Amino acid sequence: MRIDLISLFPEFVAQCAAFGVVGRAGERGLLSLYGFNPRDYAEGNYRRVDERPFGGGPGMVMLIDPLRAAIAAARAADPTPARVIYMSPQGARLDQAKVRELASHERLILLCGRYEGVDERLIRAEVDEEISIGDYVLSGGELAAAVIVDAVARLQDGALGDAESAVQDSFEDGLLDCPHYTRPVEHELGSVPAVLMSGNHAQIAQWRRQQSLGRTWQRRPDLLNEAALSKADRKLLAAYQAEVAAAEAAENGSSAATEASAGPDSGPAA
Ligand code: 9WO
Repeated sequence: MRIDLISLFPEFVAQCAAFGVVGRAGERGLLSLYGFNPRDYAEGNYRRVDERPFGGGPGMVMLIDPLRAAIAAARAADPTPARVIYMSPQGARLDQAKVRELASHERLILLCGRYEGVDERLIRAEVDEEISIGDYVLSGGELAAAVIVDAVARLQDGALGDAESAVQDSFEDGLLDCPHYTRPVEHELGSVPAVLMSGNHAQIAQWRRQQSLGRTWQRRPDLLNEAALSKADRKLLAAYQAEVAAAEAAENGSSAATEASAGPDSGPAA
């Protein structure tokens, strides 16, 4: 996959992609990043890329022509057709389903704005899609572009080792991840749930599924409405919910918190 960055600070995104799984994807040739700086395509001694907004108001707007020339240069650098994406808070919210869709493209051009934004005519003429990574304003689109580069890079075939398989990821089935533990078994901060030490792989898988369901129910009930739950899932979740309700009742009834808690250390049995 090829990703072109249209940015006044293209090295910024490249640096974000230099490490770990994403860096390795680059080394393995699974992902190539190229930067095109609109300043290099700006005219005049000052190489202006921004101007004051018509209609007044604070801040500056990015000029059409340097951006258009940078996008044209990116397109011309490779015959592969590219989807042009503008990183903006006005875009559709990024989620893992969208990441999977983007990762399936052979080529993306990510347009990163600065200042108060980009002339609307450039967006209308050149941009296929606007994407937001969340409801907050950054100082530019670069961090959002880095998020997309990271999320799609790790989905490229061969980017993850077997141990990191994306199939097991949080969100790949629309649920939050289960809790994780490593050594030591006994620690000042608590012990590892016994089921994980049992060697019973079916039971471990069931416990993890139940934790995923329970945590999604507690933290992100909006996701639970979208997830396709099997009959077995519903039973696991009902048991988790019953355990939470019992723990709450015990807490309300007696001041001593001796009853089982719903925390990850003593999660409900199946
Ligand atoms: C700046 C600003 C200043 C005063 C009032 C309103 C304002 N809006 C903005 C603004 O949106 N600036 C953007 C900065 C212009 C486009 C690039 N910038 C950006 C992209 N900030 N945040 C993003 C972004 C992109 C994707 N997902 C979340 C945020």
